[in-house]
Amino acid sequence: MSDIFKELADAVMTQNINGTVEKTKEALANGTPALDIIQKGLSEGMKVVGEKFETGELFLPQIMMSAKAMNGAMEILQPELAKGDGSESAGLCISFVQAGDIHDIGNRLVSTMLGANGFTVKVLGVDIENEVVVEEVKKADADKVLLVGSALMTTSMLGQKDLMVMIGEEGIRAKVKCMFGGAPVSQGWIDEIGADGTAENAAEAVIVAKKIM
Ligand code: HCB
Repeated sequence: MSDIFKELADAVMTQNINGTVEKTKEALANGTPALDIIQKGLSEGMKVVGEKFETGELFLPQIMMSAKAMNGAMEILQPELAKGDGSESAGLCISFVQAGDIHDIGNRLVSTMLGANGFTVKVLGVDIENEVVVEEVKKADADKVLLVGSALMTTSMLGQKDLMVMIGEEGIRAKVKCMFGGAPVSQGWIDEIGADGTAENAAEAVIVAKKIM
């Protein structure tokens, strides 16, 4: 890992809120692409935070501080990421985090990247019930809609399976493409529930979205 990416990761890992923002500004000023700052720096730090939380080396207040640090950096990076190429709309996305789940850092990042790459993105937010998603699909003024659902917990991920069932029962499967992601989501899970795709990160999400739409 290059020095600046290591420093960004360390700043998130050590819950250094001001330091994360400063390092992010420094990296941008040096011409580091915003997406690299996130994927090679900040997200790597967040991965370690998650591992340390699992092993009991870090506790919830510390994760909250790391998330605050990451969000501070994202405030600066979002406008950079959102700079699109002005091309024609690639389609409508409805983006949301599954019910019971408030982890929104990754979902916001994916939504921003899709917006920057020509998609029209309606962001529903966190803790969204499947009924709300289905209503939004029905209301949407589009022949086809891409659902961009995130779940960061094994519990909330189960809601994705219920959503696929509900979409079938409501007779709207032909209108929607379903791309789900988040740490516990695997291709095996996507195949099992009959969704259309997943992605490891925001850059891959754009590629997958364009492929399946
Ligand atoms: Co949270 N948490 N957390 N957490 N948290 C996780 C998710 C655990 C895995 C940590 C662990 O145990 N190792 C764990 C879940 C375990 C499980 O179910 N397997 C966990 C837990 C247990 C909890 C609480 C229950 C803790 C508690 O209260 N005891 C609680 C749950 C609250 C709730 O949701 N009801 C909780 C709370 C928190 C916060 C509030 C402190 C904070 C969230 C702040 C926020 O989001 N506003 C938090 C955080 C930050 C994490 C970790 C450390 C990082 C998540 C993150 O932001 N990653 C996480 C550990 C981990 O994920 N390994 C931990 C960085 C982003 C950029 O990555 O994976 O979200 P991402 O998104 C990627 C990728 O997945 C993909 O692209 C994104 C961008 O590159 N992607 C998609 C995402 N969505 C996509 C959709 C698509 O269609 C396509 C691609």
